[in-house]
Amino acid sequence: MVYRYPPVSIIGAPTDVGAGHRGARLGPDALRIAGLHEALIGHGVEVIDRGNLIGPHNPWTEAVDGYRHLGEVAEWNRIVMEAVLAELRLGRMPIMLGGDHCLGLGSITAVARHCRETGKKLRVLWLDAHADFNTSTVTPSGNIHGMPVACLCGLGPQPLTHLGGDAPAITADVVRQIGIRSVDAGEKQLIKEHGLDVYDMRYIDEVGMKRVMEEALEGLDDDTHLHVSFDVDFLDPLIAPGVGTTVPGGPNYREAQLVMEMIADTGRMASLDIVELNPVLDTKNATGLLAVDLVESLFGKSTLMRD
Ligand code: 5AB
Ligand code: MN
Ligand code: MN
Ligand code: MN
Repeated sequence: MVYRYPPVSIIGAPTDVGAGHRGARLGPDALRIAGLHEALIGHGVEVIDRGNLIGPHNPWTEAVDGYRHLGEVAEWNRIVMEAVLAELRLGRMPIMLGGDHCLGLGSITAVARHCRETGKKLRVLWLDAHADFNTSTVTPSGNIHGMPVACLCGLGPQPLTHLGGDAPAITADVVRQIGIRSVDAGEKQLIKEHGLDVYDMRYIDEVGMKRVMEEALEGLDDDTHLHVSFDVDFLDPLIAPGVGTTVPGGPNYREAQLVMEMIADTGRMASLDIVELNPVLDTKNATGLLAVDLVESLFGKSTLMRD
């Protein structure tokens, strides 16, 4: 059998320590039950499911100094970083199943480190309703799933910013955020200061998803490692109710498919996070099934028509 894609390793990270609702810890198994493994195999991908990582329990306590569960979040991210880095060093494509989006910190810290080791350029596509650029002083919730992009860019507490050794793990110029429609006031200010590239829903409405994706993917070449961080709340809640932080007015089914198809066309995706799926809030795993459907498009489901 000739494989068309790099070999994939599925890594489950069953935690919701960074979130404001409990339930994202069940995300990895809901994605498995929705048929993720089989779907990838069906698209000619060699897949190993590494199972679920083990980390601290969710203590479900109040924020301290602007952070909820900082110690647990740091520990989970350390575990995720090691696991993702190990797969990259084996030449495999890690698919990290969250879990809440605080885990993007560990995953992308590993990817950035790997890019430094191999001399690759990094591009991060952050598909989300939220910018996740809060800090302890501006956060309205203390939930660290609202902070990973800021931490990656060096804004945050030492245990999170220095996960990979040096800080910052990345600079804001490697990130393209798509689908954004909920940004907190202080967060907005920080985004401006750091020059984060945000393709918000207003811009998507105005110019259309095709142009947005052309712009977000511009400049990728053979030396680029493309990381996709897919927060399921990116999708419109009418089609994806199974998330803790729904925001109306997100991409519809066709727009979301186009995003994934255009990523697939680049052939550059080398790592992926699927995060924030909360099966407790879902309807018969519909959101899990939709996420798997979209992942199939990331692996070329719809390019058939164009071959
Ligand atoms: B997600 C909010 N900005 O910081 C905050 O789902 C929501 O990973 C964060 O994008 C949502 O609490 C975090 C209000
Ligand atoms: Mn997010
Ligand atoms: Mn979000
Ligand atoms: Mn969320």
